[in-house]
Amino acid sequence: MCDNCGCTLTISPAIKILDQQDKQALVNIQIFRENRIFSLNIMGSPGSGKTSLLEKTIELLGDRLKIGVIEGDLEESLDAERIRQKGVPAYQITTGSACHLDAFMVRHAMSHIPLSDLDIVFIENVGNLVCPAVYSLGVDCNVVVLSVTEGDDKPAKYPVMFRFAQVLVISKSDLLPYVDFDISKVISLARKVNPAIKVMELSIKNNIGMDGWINLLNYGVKGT
Ligand SMILES: Nc1nc2c(ncn2[C@@H]2O[C@H](COP(=O)(O)OP(=O)(O)OP(=O)(O)O)[C@@H](O)[C@H]2O)c(=O)[nH]1
Ligand SMILES: [Mg+2]
Repeated sequence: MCDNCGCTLTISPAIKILDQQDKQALVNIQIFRENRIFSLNIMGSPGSGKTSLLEKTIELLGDRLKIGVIEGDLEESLDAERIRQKGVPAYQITTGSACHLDAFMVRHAMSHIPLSDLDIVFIENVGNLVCPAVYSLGVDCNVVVLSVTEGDDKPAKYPVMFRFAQVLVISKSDLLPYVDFDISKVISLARKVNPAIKVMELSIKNNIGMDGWINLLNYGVKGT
């Protein structure tokens, strides 16, 4: 756990820091709105398939919508390079020891992508099922990506994330025949902590379920 997280701070300083973070998050959402951008914060464990989902989204939507990406990782710029190879502007935030992005980091990154030219901005958070859910970034939609290889008990064990997210993407559904993962159990556990959470099941590899995801993005873009 990093030393920037609420979990290692006493309650009062944590509240103070989150207060500043929340104010910055409000500024961020205002800037996104002024630029008529639909913004999403993509969270999930390391390797759950976040960058793969963005790559596939660019393939499917890149000729119709102008997409920008902010990538968050502890080290390296591998994910931003993957996105740039798809012809989309991407800015990499390297957090060092911090296991999440925060609103100030995102604000800084926003000045490195051409906001006035974009319809949609994805922020891929640091791979982590805990800390990112404590920090509002100032986006329209918080998404958690849970792959079927991670186990179907995760919404019960990590409820903060599933409460924070508006959308749950169950990824790598092509691997369902090989793992013990009960989709209806996951949905029911997720809805127990967040009755309104929208769930979609997809596979990047087999191109299954992408229609629902693309519809959600188109709907979000139209609403901005
Ligand atoms: N079988 C299968 N593998 C997938 C699918 N989506 C992603 N993967 C694989 O999962 C691995 C991790 O994918 P990434 O997209 O890099 O995962 P990530 O969440 O961005 O990882 P971090 O940025 O390190 O947290 C890669 O080997 C992908 O090829 C899928 O739909 N099916
Ligand atoms: Mg990634």
